[in-house]
Amino acid sequence: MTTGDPDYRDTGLEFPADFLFGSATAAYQVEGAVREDGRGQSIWDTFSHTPGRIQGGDTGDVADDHYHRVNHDLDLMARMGLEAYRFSIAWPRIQPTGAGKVNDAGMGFYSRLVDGLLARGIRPIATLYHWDLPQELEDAGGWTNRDTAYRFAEYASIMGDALGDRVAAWTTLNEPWCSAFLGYAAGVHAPGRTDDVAALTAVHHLNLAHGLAISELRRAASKPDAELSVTLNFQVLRGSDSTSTEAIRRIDALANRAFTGPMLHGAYPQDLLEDTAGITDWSFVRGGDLEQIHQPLDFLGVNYYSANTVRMRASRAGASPTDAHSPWPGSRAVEFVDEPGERTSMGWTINPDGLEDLLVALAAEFPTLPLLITENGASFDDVEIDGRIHDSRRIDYLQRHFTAAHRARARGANVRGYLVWSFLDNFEWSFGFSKRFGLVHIDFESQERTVKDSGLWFGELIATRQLPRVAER
Ligand code: IFM
Repeated sequence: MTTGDPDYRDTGLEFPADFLFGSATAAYQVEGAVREDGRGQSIWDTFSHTPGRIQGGDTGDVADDHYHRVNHDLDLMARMGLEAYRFSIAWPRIQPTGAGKVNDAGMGFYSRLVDGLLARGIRPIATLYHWDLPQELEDAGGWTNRDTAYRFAEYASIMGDALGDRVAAWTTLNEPWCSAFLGYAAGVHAPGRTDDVAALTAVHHLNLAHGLAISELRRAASKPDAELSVTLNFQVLRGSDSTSTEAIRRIDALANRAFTGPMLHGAYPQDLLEDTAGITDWSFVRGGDLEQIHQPLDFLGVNYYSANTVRMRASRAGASPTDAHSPWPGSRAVEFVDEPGERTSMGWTINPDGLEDLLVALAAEFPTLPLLITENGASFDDVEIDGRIHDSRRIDYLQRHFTAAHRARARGANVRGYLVWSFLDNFEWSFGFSKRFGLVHIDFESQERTVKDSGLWFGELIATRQLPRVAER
């Protein structure tokens, strides 16, 4: 018997034996060791060392020191009962300049990581690109340069050849929206550029890189049941007035359909091309590109944290000056409305209904494509008492989002698993270490690891396959 709480705190929910429970991190956010074993420089090294870019002047130089503590971290994963671990590979550890010869020491690290996971019965899920582009490639134009897509294909082929016999699942890109629009339009992520043409060009080259990489991985990955995918961070959009339909359409085009269009339908949405016609004619899309991008996938990686309410500004011409470098080229007349209600420490509202709606909508649009939640989680200021990390708000957030996933499954969405972001507290990009998403607390001075109450809660969920209890509010 289950109860259906309007606030998504259902009790008694069970997950089937084949539902995959895991957690995720990304290379630059946890590894540290940025100058070791031949690793080249990435755009995030450059960006984080540029004064004023990162809160508190933090960098990923040391981060969680995971590079050196990997065995300890693997043991922790096993103790928590994780069934899958999604990590990303730092491209500059493999090809320090983004092209040519493989750096064996860097490859060795990921090979040992994969072996360590397999030895503990944990499925390795590898992301090829979680934003750490080799700096040399950025110096040659980064994602605005078509050649970067071909360099990425070469790197994908190298990784497929090296780890394809052991990696269970691959995702090509993590959140290409962030790479293109936060990196090249808003300038708040590396490489910190504010150029709308560059951002839209980057969208296409990231899409092309994805398609080329899928072809390479299909050829190289020798594990017969290895699954290939991409991870997208979908915007779930709500309306507030009569202008919202237009606002939702515009943001949906830039955030979601700019990627699902070419990757999963084989075409850019016409309205996206029209909304951005004042910026570019999209002539960087060449004959044959869309066929190359439109590759069959084995599942779709879904990242979800929050929903947003949008409407058109009263004066369409008048995007405020602070929005001049927003990540929405061509659609800056859309306003994101501040909704009242509970928020995480990122300032993001808590909307488990958005996850249910998203999963059901994706299942309707792509009925044959399984879904994997590749990231969901929350940043809160943890409370430490007597050495225990009491993070009841994170447990509550997760309880409600697992409920949402369960409800989506009950409505027919083929949601195959759920990876909590993040396994460890880590370097949260422009927020540095000020935001904590981990199931495991990191003392950034001593590097001591402490499993939080949420980590214990998650372990119980995995062991029993049943949502443990409604968290205390
Ligand atoms: O930390 C990030 C991650 O790198 C990408 N997805 C969102 C997370 C939280 O902001």
